Amino acid sequence: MIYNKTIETLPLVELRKLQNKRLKHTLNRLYKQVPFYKKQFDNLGLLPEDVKGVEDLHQLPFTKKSDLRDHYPFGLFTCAPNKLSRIHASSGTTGKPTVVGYTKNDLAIFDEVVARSLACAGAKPGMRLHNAYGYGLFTGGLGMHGGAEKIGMAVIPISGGMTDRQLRLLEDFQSEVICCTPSYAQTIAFECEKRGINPSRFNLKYAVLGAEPWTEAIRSDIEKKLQLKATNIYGLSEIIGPGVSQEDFEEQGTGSYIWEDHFFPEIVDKDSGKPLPYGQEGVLIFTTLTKEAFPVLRYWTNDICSLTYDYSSKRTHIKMSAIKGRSDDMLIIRGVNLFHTQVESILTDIPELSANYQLVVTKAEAMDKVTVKVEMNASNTSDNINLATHFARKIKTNIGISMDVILETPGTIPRSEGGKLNRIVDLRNK
Ligand code: DLL
Repeated sequence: MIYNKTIETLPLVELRKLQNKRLKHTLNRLYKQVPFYKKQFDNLGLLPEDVKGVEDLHQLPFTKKSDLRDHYPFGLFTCAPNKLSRIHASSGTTGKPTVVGYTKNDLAIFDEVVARSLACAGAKPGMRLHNAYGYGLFTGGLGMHGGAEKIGMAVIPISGGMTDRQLRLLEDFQSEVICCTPSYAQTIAFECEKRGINPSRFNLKYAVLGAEPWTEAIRSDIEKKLQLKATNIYGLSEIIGPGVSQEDFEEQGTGSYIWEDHFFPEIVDKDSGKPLPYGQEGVLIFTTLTKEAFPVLRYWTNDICSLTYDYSSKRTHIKMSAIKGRSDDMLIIRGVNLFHTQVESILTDIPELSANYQLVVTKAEAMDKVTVKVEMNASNTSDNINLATHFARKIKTNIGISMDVILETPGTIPRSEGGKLNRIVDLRNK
């Protein structure tokens, strides 16, 4: 189902006109209301009207997470705190939390883009949504909630964790759609297996998974074990939350539509910051076009992907590829760049291995060393020494790095307990 057919299939020429009109409004708002942005324009000797359209955005500087922290908590907001309807914040494990605010109109946009995303993922009015994203300062739970109600679904606001209760309610309430992190969907599938629960006792048809990078290896694991169709939802608090982009359930693997009437994307080189052409991989940048309380200009997401228009697809909006990783999470091992998703992708080809793994990075005699710990599938009966060698060889051929492989028994490598899972254990500076 296409939730907002007029907008989602708007011809590109019209979409550009709409973006340019909205951009003009946003730039004026930022220039007038936020000293940080005014200073940026002044330093360049530019006025908002010098930026004629989205094609001129590259002249402006990026906004980075550090800028948000430097203006903690409300310094980049364009309205007074008494005009806000909601505030979310990141966990702030690496310093001050990043704070984001929403007016009533912003929340209406949030609901709209999540409603579009849910429909794109296969959900329909009248279905139930088992919402296992965390409720609280994290945007996942409340963000999905608003969009689901807007589309006419009943929401089960179960939040993350307490897996026993999740299993019970999945069976009792017969929800057709689940949303959570892909690693938590794996936990649910694993716990079903462990308890001998056949997921056919549930009524799940679709899973809307995101908030962390994941690959086809995890998709096929979840789809097989939970007997449903899984799609990718992407977003970040600084831009709105979940629902910045969404993969269509009938176009799996071809990328996710960015709702570009609200969020204008660019891809730039991670070192030079120079714009890159469609199809090339780089850092994803967003400019919000409609947000009121907290618009952002050229926000540096740190996420690595590429952009393309897919003219054979249902909607006109641009598609982004699955995120390979965050540029600040990229490991450099003996001079070679490494994202954990590259190792994960190889798991697709080895059915004896599960998609639950961990990369442990250590230093041995001044050299970085990566050990891949991976759980075997419960049904595995093969020769494990050969299996480990086979996996290590595939890693070396595909990625160019030698890694040690340790095969573990099922249930021994940490799993998500409800939220995002860190698959990298870096012991180099310990
Ligand atoms: O994770 C919002 C969200 C909630 C998205 C629920 C999807 C579903 P933050 O906590 O601000 O917001 O984290 C944003 O998470 O910059 C990416 O690095 C990562 N991320 C989010 N979705 C995906 C995805 C939410 N589908 C950061 N694939 C982003 C890969 C993702 N990474």
